[in-house]
Amino acid sequence: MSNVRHNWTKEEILKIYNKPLMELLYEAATIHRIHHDPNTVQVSTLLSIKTGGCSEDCGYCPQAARYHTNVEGNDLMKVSHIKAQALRAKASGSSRVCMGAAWRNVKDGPEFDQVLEMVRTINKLEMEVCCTLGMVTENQAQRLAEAGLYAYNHNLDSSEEYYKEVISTRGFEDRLQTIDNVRKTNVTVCSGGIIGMGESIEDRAGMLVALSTLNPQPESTPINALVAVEGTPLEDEKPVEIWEMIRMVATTRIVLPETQVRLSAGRTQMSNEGQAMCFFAGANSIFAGDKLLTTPNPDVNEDMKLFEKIGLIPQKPFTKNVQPLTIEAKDSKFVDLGEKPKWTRPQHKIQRNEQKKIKAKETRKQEK
Ligand code: SAM
Ligand code: DTB
Ligand code: SF4
Repeated sequence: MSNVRHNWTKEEILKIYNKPLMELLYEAATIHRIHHDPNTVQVSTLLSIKTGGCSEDCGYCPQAARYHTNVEGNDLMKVSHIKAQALRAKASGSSRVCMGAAWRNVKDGPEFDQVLEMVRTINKLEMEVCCTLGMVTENQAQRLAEAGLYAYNHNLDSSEEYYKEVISTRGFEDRLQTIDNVRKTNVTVCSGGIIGMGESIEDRAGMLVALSTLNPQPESTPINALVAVEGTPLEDEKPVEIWEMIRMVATTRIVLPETQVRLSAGRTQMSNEGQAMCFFAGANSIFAGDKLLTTPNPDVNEDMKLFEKIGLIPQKPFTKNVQPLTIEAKDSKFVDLGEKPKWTRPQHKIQRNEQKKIKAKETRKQEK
């Protein structure tokens, strides 16, 4: 019988998060062993298929057009380029390719068709294909499923309350709606969040309540430590301590026992020993490759050396779910239902961002 619970409360989760570390680790590692092979870690490679110039105001994101970061934007990549990168990722031990686009939401048209072709192409390479393209309608999720998509990543990012302190151009409910749209298809759900954005521990617990009460729970959950990028509103946030990451991973493992918990952004700041503790606490997935989307990530050779040293083995593709079928565009029975998505645009003022705007204006004035 499955012991997955969908009724976790914030108080219960806080109690777990704050346990003496040795007890927390023991409990998380015990649960990890019941549901997963503790020596196997799933390895994903991120590919930024469309970088920068994004319309949104996500306070953590170097790809938002409104923040002055050093990100060089580019148009949607060619399918042949992505295929070459995917083959390289496979050769280096990755079982999954995750393609990210700096979009608010997917729009039907030639660019989406090009992404669908990328999905078909990579699925044929016998690799798990994941996309993170912003908000999607049920129809769009269905088209991705037909192309052979294995997973769709759409993070809750934080608690519903703290989310409002970070993003004003779309709502938490849009996130839940997108996850729901993906859930109606055979595509697995990948959803997690970021710690280190100035949120409280209550917010971290709140995010885990939101993730654990999804039914079914996500098949994978990335836990990102904020990469504080110069020019973004969150540039001054202090780095997440390794102890916080270990506690967050362990708590996630306990409340999402069957989920693959991914040690995501922020690994360049972590020692090998710190990462090993996260694996012991229940992390069983990483992003590999020297770049995440726009920021650095540990070198894949270093990761593989660590795996060897501590006896970890990269997970084979399609270990947890079967490979989806790819239906060619010409054979698709897809019917456009003419969905008109009603995504929100709350547009409330975020104090931190307002202060940053004033500061940036003053700096520009002084520079003139
Ligand atoms: N544009 C799409 C969206 O927002 O859904 C997909 C790409 S977006 C970059 C995917 C996720 O990356 C975000 O939801 C966030 O969790 C994570 N992310 C972005 N910038 C980050 C940063 N500086 N540090 C940690 N995680 C970050
Ligand atoms: C996720 O949770 N983390 C990844 C992936 N999903 C798309 C992205 C991390 C991005 C870190 C900042 C950057 O490199 O731009
Ligand atoms: Fe755009 Fe996604 Fe970055 Fe938000 S997180 S600014 S939607 S690329």
